[in-house]
Amino acid sequence: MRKWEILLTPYKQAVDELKVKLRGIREQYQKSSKHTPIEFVTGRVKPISSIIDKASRKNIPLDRLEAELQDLAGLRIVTQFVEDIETVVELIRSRKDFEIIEEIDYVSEKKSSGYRSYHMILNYPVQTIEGEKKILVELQIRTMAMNFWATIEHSLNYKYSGEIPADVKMKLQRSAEAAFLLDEEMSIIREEVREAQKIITTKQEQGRKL
Ligand code: 0O2
Repeated sequence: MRKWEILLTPYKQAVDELKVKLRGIREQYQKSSKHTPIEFVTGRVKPISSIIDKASRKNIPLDRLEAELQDLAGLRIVTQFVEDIETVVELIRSRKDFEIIEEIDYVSEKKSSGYRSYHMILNYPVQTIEGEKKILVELQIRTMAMNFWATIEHSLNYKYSGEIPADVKMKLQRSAEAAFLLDEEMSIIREEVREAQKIITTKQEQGRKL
């Protein structure tokens, strides 16, 4: 147990630091009264039981874990609109505090399960008592509709231990399509929604000044 804790401590630090940084972007947008492309940010270090499961599923020896499991540290940015994903990706690409080593676009090219999300693998430097350590971090960027679908599908995968029955799979495919259509519809009324959000923000600011 202690060995796991030692191994995962820098990963926890990377997740904590990146949560602060990414939430900082959201805060800056909010203060500037521009539409924020970030609705919320979450992060986690993969639980030990999931690490062991994934390693055995993929035949990864435990001494190759850090090099081969890219999502020991995971961050998720959830957006309102599909267009916000590109804005966030550009923001991430422009940063100097980490290196991007891979990008996988499951938004334009959904997975066979119906999963949609934009993944970026970062090489993030963490300062440890033994010096700098570069940590692989998986950043998932997705809309609220994509997140809703992925969360439900993830629970069902867990329930059926990865063997989702065919009829449930079909329902999931249909709901993935519905989530996609919801994103498309929201894009069409995006300007209307953004106007409404601006009015609400201005009202809240006026309220605070009173
Ligand atoms: P958890 O429990 O979220 O940590 P693969 O070889 O394709 O099976 P790989 O190489 O890890 O998997 O890369 P991939 O496909 O980019 O998946 C990384 C993570 O993306 C997954 O981590 C999930 O979080 C998410 N993801 C990918 N595909 C799906 C999907 O079909 N449904 C859902 N709900 N999430 C998905 P883990 O370790 O699988 O799971």
